[in-house]
Amino acid sequence: MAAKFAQGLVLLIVIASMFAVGMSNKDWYFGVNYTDWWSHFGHHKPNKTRFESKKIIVGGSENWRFGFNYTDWAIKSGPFYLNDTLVFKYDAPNDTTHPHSVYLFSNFQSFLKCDLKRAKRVATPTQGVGNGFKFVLKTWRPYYFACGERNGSHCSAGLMKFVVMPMLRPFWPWP
Ligand SMILES: *[C@@H]1O[C@H](CO)[C@@H](O)[C@H](O)[C@H]1NC(C)=O
Ligand SMILES: *[C@@H]1O[C@H](CO)[C@@H](O)[C@H](O)[C@H]1NC(C)=O
Ligand SMILES: *[C@@H]1O[C@H](CO)[C@@H](O)[C@H](O)[C@H]1NC(C)=O
Ligand SMILES: *[C@@H]1O[C@H](CO)[C@@H](O)[C@H](O)[C@H]1NC(C)=O
Ligand SMILES: *[C@@H]1O[C@H](CO)[C@@H](O)[C@H](O)[C@H]1NC(C)=O
Ligand SMILES: *[C@@H]1O[C@H](CO)[C@@H](O)[C@H](O)[C@H]1NC(C)=O
Ligand SMILES: [Cu+2]
Repeated sequence: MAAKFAQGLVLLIVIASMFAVGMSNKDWYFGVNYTDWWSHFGHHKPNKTRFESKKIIVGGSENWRFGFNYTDWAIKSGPFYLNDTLVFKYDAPNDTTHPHSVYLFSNFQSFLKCDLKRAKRVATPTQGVGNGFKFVLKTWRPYYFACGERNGSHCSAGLMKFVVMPMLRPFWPWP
């Protein structure tokens, strides 16, 4: 009971102090400077580099390889935005290196099971050489990526799979 009362009192003080700030300066309401915020839509030029699409190398310096945790990588590298480009880099297969490729699953179930029968190949084992295979996140939908080599074992045992849900950019680019 006393704790509830104390909580309520703290809340009241916080609200009151917000009003006090609001009264003392017309630009400030509840901690947001709307005068400043609106200037984004006025003559002030916003920093354009914030809106530009990014190129992201899948796996970073690890590139696209067997045994690297891409689910973990995707969580730590996100969020990804619409029109961002994912770059898959992998060596061409030879006698000593394993081939890799890039597949897109049609749904989450097949992604979970690494069911390649329900996947579409978007890059062959030789498309990852040089500057890598580029994939633009064009639409607002989840993308289920995987390596399709060795009958799904690169996808399951090799951890070569991840999901990306591109987001809308938080601010509209102003000319
Ligand atoms: C709010 O932003 C405007 C425009 O940038 C600025 O002139 C004003 O001083 C700001 N107010 C406060 C309280 O920082
Ligand atoms: C724009 O933002 C980027 C990254 O946030 C920063 O490196 C750059 O210096 C900024 N440019 C200007 C003109 O403010
Ligand atoms: C890969 O990373 C994810 C997310 O951090 C984690 O949940 C999962 O257990 C990891 N897988 C392996 C095989 O380490
Ligand atoms: C993505 O790029 C295309 C073509 O450059 C453009 O028409 C579209 O508006 C862009 N979408 C977003 C969300 O930036
Ligand atoms: C296979 O490719 C790797 C990576 O490109 C290279 O280091 C290796 O020398 C190649 N091996 C042969 C036998 O060509
Ligand atoms: C590929 O994997 C599927 C399911 O895991 C299995 O039924 C099939 O026999 C495998 N094919 C080959 C050629 O190993
Ligand atoms: Cu692979």
